Amino acid sequence: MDNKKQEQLEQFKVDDSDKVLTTNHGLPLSEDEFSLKAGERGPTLMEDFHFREKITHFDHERIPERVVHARGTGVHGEFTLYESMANYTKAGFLQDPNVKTPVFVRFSTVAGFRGSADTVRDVRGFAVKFYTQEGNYDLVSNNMPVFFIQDAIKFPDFIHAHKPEPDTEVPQASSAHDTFWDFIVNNQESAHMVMWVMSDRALPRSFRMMEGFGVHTFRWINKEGKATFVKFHWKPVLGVHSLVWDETQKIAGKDPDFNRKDIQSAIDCGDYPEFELGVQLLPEEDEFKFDFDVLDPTKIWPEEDIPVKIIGKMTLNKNVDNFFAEVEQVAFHPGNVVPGIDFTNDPLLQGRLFSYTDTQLIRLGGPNFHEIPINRPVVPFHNNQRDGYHRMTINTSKVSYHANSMANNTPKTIPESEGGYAHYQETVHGSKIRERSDSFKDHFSQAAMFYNSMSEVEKQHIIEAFKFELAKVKCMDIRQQVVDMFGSINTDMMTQVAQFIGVNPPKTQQSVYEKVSPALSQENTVKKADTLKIGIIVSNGFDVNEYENIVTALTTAKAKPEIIAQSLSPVQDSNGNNHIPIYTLLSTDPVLHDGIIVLLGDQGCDTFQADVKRYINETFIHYKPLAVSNSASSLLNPKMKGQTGVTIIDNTNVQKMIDDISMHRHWKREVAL
Ligand code: HDE
Repeated sequence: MDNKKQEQLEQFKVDDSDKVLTTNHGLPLSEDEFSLKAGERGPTLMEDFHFREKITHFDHERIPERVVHARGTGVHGEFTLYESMANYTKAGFLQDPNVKTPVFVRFSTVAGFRGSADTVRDVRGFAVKFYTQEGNYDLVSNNMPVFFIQDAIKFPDFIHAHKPEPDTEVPQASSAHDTFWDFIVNNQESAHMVMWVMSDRALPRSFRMMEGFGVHTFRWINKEGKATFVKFHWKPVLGVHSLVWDETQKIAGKDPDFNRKDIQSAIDCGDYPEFELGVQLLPEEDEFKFDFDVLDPTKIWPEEDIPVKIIGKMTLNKNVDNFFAEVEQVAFHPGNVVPGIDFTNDPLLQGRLFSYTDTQLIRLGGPNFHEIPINRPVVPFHNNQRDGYHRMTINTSKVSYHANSMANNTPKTIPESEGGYAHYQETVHGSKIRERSDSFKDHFSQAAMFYNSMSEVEKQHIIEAFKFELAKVKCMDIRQQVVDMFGSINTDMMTQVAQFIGVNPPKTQQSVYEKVSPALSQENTVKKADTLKIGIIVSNGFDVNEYENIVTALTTAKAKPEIIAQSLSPVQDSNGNNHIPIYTLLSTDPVLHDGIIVLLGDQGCDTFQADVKRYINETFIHYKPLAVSNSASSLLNPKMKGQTGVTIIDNTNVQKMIDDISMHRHWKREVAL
């Protein structure tokens, strides 16, 4: 194994199968079904240490969930560099393309509780821990490049407003309620981020198909001490793809673990998710050349102005062995940096540097969480910190202080030139004030740019999202304030929303910011059929030649054909051979597939036909590719024929069907069913 983190984790793994049952103290047990009682029908005895140990451990099994990002899943992988970044940073893991750095990544939603559904409208967390030879480096990112607030002191307020309301504890994992929108209208710096959250970016098809952004401006420092501002991007090799809102709500009921299962099963099948690491680099001397403040976390650096340089690739190739030990106990912290990476004065980043360790002290029960296997660096650590709950290391030296002569003043610091971390010596001066720079006060221009950059369909989705969210807000005054606030970003957008939610059109003037950043639109993303789940509905007697052609074409395009039938009993093809279905029409659902193909032999009973029609209709209304054999074409609604992404299969058009699948969605369907 050439993965240092996996080697380290191996030492902690325990396989309990085929072993004798013991207490936690190693005592073999003869009985685990009955507690020790005084007589067959008598009371349980205090001396039953096994009973007490077992129940006590169970009683203490739960730890607090994360106060935000509680719902998530994690996977292992590795990162390799394409070219040395030595010109910009001395970070060890960014020097040599031959070095593989182990990583652990946790993807999450933000607002929902630990057991909430995966597909809610929300930001997604994308936290990466690099286990480097200089210690752990955490790039704790989101799938959106900006944030709701500009100063960490407002984070508790924002999260209180976003989470379920305190009197009723509803709604779960949703921003469609009064307190969220009340916060937004009273904190207008949130405008840009809200545009992202109302967009399709908040509904990722898969954790494998979303971008990641470090959000803040960080600093890279090279060996000569020269600093460069840097923003981090993760670009998914499969492109950026989303579900549609109606689908996400249905999936939340049909399969609340949808995104979690998606990445776990991709890794199980060897379809390792890949993300390229990109950086936007800005020389410090260019800090003031833009019409926004480069340290403002509610602003992006448009990719067309400051290109994203792709510098390496992360491959996620291993699922966890134990969810609690690895995913629940992993502790990220934006302050885990390595030499060559430093912070800037972004006040949101500065606040985060305090919060993460603090929250882990309560969540993981004390100061020694760095000793939990998933959090340990792959390099040794030595210092004079001692004791505390759950200390595992046995430090053998008499000396636990600095400076000392008894241990030759070790552990010792080393100079920066030899790899010791030294903070970048930025010159700072000013009075102590609680204020915000004027350069942070333009809240609407980039929000408008985001909307300007969307395709017509993406714009429509944003409008629909506002309608949905605000129709759930009970207070009319807040609805009106939202319409007025976002009317300043785009009057037309909010006029449509206002009419729908029964308030007046926006009072305010539309912003005149006309800039467009094409990189923001998902229409311009990579589109391919790789790993898309295509359900093939079959019944007895289906045409085996047609089926084989289609399956070959799908697998060549790296899509995943999955047979669906009325039951799990074998289905006979036209040659009399048996095929074992993976799903029944009941055990899966059209919203759980990226496209549906119907190849019928036997036309089946009325219920079967009604079910197949439901699959066809749902696939159609969600703009997904749909193909039917001639034998099944009578189940197609006549309005669907000739619509984009709909194929009636014959010998000549299997490739067209594959091209349709590669497109993911066919927005140009103009008919409503
Ligand atoms: Fe976090 N955030 N955050 N956050 N955040 C946490 O730390 C916080 C912010 C992000 O999978 C907490 O260990 C403050 C931005 C991710 O374990 C907590 C502020 C970005 C995760 C915390 C922010 C993030 C967290 C809760 C405002 C994108 C999940 C549990 C200044 C760049 C990490 C924990 C995981 C988690 C604080 C804003 C990303 C409370 C105070 C901006 C991906 O410490």
